[in-house]
Amino acid sequence: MVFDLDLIKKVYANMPVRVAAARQALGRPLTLSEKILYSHLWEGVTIGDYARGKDYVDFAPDRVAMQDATAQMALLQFDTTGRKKVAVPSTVHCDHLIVAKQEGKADLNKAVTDNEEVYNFLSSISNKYGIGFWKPGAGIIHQVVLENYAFPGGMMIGTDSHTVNAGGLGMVAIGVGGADACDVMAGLSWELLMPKLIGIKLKGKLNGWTSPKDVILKVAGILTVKGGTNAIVEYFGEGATSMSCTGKGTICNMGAEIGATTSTFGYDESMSRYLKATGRAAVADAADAIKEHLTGDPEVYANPEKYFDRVIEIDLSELEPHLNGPFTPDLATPISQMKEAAAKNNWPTKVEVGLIGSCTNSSYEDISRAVSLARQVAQKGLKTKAEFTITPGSEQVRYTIERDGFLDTFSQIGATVFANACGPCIGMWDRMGAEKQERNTIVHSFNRNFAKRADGNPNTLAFVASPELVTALAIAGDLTFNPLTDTLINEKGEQVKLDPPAGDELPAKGFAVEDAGYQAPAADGSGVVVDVKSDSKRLQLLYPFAAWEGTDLKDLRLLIKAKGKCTTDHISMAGPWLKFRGHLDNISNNMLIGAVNYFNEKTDNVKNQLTGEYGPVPATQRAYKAAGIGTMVIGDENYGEGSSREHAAMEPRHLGVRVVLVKSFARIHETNLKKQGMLALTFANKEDYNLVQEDDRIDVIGLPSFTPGKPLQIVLHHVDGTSHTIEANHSYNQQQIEWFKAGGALNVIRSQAQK
Ligand code: MIC
Ligand code: SF4
Repeated sequence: MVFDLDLIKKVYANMPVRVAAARQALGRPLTLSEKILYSHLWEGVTIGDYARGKDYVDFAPDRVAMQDATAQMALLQFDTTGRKKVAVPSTVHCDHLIVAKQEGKADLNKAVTDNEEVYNFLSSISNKYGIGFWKPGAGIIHQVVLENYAFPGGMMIGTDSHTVNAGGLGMVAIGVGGADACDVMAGLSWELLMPKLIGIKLKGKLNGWTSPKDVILKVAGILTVKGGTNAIVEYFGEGATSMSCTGKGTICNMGAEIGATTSTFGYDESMSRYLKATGRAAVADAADAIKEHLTGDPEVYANPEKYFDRVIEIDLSELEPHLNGPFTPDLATPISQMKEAAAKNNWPTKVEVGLIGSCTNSSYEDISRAVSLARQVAQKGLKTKAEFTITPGSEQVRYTIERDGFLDTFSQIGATVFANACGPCIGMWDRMGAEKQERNTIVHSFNRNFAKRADGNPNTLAFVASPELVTALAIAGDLTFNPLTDTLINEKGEQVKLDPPAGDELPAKGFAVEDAGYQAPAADGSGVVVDVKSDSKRLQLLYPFAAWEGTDLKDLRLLIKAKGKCTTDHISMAGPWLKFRGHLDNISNNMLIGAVNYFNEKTDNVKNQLTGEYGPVPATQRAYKAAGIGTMVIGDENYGEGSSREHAAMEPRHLGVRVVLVKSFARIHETNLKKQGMLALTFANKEDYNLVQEDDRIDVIGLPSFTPGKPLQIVLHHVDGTSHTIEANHSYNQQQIEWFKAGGALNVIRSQAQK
């Protein structure tokens, strides 16, 4: 089935004219990213040479995707906009709420019972507003989108940071908070800071043990977790075209880990093959007809330095398999250096569990290459040393790999196949013994490896690698095993070497599936009733946040000065907390519980300035709220890195935090804070972070004349009677200042709807 073919044809019909107009306006050849951006400008926005990294521009994305853990908040917000139907094709995917414990079927059944209220809510609200609904078990949002909805040259947004996965099919696909999705579904434009452009030229060809995952692991090592902020990464070169479409998806997927706005690849044969294999020959034909517009201009790729803000070159023929981690996805170690790195850092080298799959790496190609290693276990008389698990990305992939005997082979090495869902990748892993908090090592083919993320144990060291390398390391049970050079001792005491992985890009017999898990919305959903019980623990209707009081903010207290890495996992933990994603007050009990307090190096332990006592962050903040006192959060670099979850912005908003002042922000989180009516500020002088003391009372000055580009003043009144006045920058444009004044973007939309 091809979804929304008319929409795709419409985009393609407009594209040549718009691309030509942009080329003329800019007076130069265009990158693919520019072609897609300029052909998706909001109606009435002039095609002009927008300053990258400076100008906000309004766009018209073609579609919206949401996953269950973020869709609840996005749709609770949409429900208050008074719209009858979504303005652009939109989908909901139930993938985040399934706990991996026993195996796929049993875990899925349990999830369906445990989450009945939430699934019913999502299914009925989707039905009401014309949204396609993918049931639990259908698969992970980004795989389902790649298989069904992504199309070359398209632009989409999704309420998940790994929406960027669709760049593998030549889209500009961007992760956003629910409030952004709500705007687009309500028929409004979507604003984005015109991204900078990073070009990555891939030379040579992947071979042997190296896979697309290693490209992005290497890139993460070069660019670090913030190097892609406010930039689109565009890949090109012979190495790009020689790689599979799903491999490109993997690379784009993990672009989220370098903070990139998105990543993309030009349309090529691999994409055409993938579209055809997934039942979308009509899309491939339509793309072929305008293919020169679906890739960068040849002049750009011939002289990339002239057109990109930064160019990186990677020779795939020489690229080594990498392992990134622990605790951060940009700590990249080539496998040949792992022995040394592990010894130096005292990382436990025994691999306890190898986990493959997830939205990053569960294509047919990935699984077929991993299975080629699993087969060698029996062939070479080996025994798998570590536990091994698989989370397929979609029911279509699961069904096909079962049909082709892959799951059988995996079960012979003792593997557990979990449900087609996020599972261990997002802490929905009921791992036996995790509560003992033992120091241990796992390797996985996911994308993130922040502390506690997979199993809640802060002492689990997680390393990210390709599915092939994960499988080899699980067989060896050893983090330092280099399959390119090392041998293993088999059950007979012989030394054996693993042959390099080999697999098929696409299934020779084609994909198959019995029930993909899709539920189409009612043609007319106006009669559908969406029920949210007032005593529900999992769902809560939203109330409008209060508007700004019109004055400077005086006498705020410091809630926490967070030290070091503070990702959205630290601000609003997932795992066991995912069940409260539709209930703002309940989920607020996890606010900042993972952040390290600068003053005592502890997590979830801050000083309550009213009593002088130390206590958990959420309870302390609730005490300030009860006393009617506003607070401030201080943060370090790349604050809010990681996910798109707007709960990390809504919880502080709900509990009465007024300002988040940090050294630098991750893009999605900064926008989420603005959307919810918070003040998101950065230190003009990063050293000023050191001036903030635990008992400070803080003023924010300059709000009555809050203007784009004009810094605000922060006065830190210290307990000894001295004070410091420092400057805080902000990146609010006029529209965003209106959100702040109104108490949140939703209040602005609502007031417009009432006019
Ligand atoms: C993640 O990978 O962290 C998540 C869970 O998919 C998040 C979304 C969420 O928190 O619901 C993301 O990446 O945006
Ligand atoms: Fe799910 Fe993990 Fe992918 Fe996020 S990164 S969508 S949690 S599989």
